[in-house]
Amino acid sequence: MAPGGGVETGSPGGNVSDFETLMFSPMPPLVVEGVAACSRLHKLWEAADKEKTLAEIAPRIRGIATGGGHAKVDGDMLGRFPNLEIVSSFGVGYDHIDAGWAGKHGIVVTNTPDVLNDEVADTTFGLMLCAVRQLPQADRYVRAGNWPKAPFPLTASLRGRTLGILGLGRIGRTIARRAEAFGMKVIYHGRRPQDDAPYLYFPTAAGLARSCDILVAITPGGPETKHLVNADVLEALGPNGIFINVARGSVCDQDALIAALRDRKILTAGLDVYADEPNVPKELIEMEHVVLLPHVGSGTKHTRDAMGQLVVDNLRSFISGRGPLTPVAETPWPATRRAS
Ligand code: NAP
Ligand code: 8YV
Repeated sequence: MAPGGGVETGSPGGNVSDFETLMFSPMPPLVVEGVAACSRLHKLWEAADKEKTLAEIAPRIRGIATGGGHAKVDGDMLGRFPNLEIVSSFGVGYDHIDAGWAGKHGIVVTNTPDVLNDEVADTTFGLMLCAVRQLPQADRYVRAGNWPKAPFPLTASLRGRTLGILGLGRIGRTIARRAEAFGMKVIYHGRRPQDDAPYLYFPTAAGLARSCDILVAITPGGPETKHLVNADVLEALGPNGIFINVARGSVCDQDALIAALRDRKILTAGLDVYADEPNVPKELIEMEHVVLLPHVGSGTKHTRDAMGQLVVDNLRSFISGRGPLTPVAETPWPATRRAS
């Protein structure tokens, strides 16, 4: 136990400094060990009385390592740590953290960009192929012993299809390159056209949906992109259209999506993310023609290790005075120090 009853750890043989870091819930072992090796780590989940422990250690906490469960890290939470300097988050998306609040209070937030681009793009293509070619359904068909009775019905195809990418960022561009290799035409929407992108730009999500066959959402989550894919966009995608969501559940109006699938306003969907994870609505589960994944876009050992290492490296670099490696846009480095 740490002085005052908190749960204290620290790598026995490591360089445990006087920089104190908090972890709310268990993170991958590589992260726990790495953070404990470069700082004095408090594992909140091991505390008998979490509130009491938090109150005791809060003034000493200078770093937070978080992510994995998307528990909200809002201004109220961050405000409990008067000497907080850095939040190192696991995952490229950080919509669960109020980075704007952090920036205004001189706290740097880091995420794990780029190391997962290929993995998420691979998953997107797997999901897209599954949804278009109905591969999980075909697998179920064989297992149910239906093949000897009749051939599996013909499906839609990727041939001659246009891929609409909603969010042509690091992952969006990686998806686009794979689509080119598949012989697909690529078009995109974002808040602005990108001069160096060799794809046609559409100024609205509905315009993009109207001009593509398969719409892939891969924007950040959060209030700015909330329900970017709504009933109008799904209507524009049309009855042969396929929607793939690998962004965040909040990017799509889930009720509108369920209605569009039910009423066959679109052909099908492949989803990796949902409005209230890990809860998936019964309506979606009961729909035979949709493909549902449990948020596994980056879910391989290789890529999760790379993400975890970046969480540790950001903290280690910051603690040693070299600054964060991958600060998010809202908390550029060097940060504006605390005004109050
Ligand atoms: P990124 O490089 O920042 O790209 C995000 C793209 O979204 C940018 O091209 C941006 O273009 C566009 N965008 C941002 N706000 C927008 C808005 N309001 N309307 C339309 N477009 C908007 O991020 P990334 O590294 O590619 O990651 C993207 C997201 O993927 C993450 O934030 C996360 O939510 C999700 N993700 C999911 C998984 C998974 O497991 N399913 C894994 C990794 C990431 P403009 O700036 O031009 O608008
Ligand atoms: C992670 C993700 O699985 O990076 C992201 O934004 O959605 C996934 O790669 C998730 O963040 C970890 O909880």
